Amino acid sequence: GRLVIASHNPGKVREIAELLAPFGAQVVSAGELMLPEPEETGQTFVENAELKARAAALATGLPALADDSGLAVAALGGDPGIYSARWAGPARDFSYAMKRIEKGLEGQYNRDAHFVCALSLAWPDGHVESFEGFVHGKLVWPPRGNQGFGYDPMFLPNGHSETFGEMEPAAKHAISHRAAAFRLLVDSCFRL
Ligand code: ITT
Repeated sequence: GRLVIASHNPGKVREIAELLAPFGAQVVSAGELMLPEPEETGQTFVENAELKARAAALATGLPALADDSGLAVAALGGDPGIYSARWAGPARDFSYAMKRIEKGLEGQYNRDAHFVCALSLAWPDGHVESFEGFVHGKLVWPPRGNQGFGYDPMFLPNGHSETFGEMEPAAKHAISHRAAAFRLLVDSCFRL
């Protein structure tokens, strides 16, 4: 059946479509449907993902999959976290957002960070299921690579020599926070 990808972020929509591809789902994005972007008033990734998924399912009468994600930097007390998109300003300039993080890390030895991804699947009747995935790594400077999106060029996953910005999509999907959350979602669907 048809599934709405409840995101206006083209990088996310592409990755979610790639993760869904093997399942042959017919997908349409919130952008294509010109759905409004709900205000992200939640205090957690899951709350924001659920609010976005519910709004899209309600507006379309179709099941909707939303993603709320972000980068948590240890030495910054977990910032930018749920504010990861907002740190890039209204122009969504991630080279600026990455500089802002690097500035915050001046004089710090601890360069640990992790990505979080909450995926929520909502149905038009209001039912919603959520799953969370993580990937741990270190922040590098200067940023490397132009694959992926957002903070990928400065994120070096632990145990790897390429940043997410340097990895091919398949390599990122093998270890990413989004793929981890997606696997939990798929597992739970097959248990239903
Ligand atoms: P939607 O709400 O429309 O989905 P958004 O960009 O506003 O789009 P978020 O509020 O969840 O979504 O912001 C998450 C930000 O965290 C996102 O803009 C990226 O910059 C960053 N981010 C999330 N996943 C990432 C990934 O895999 N690689 C790099 N950056 C990522």
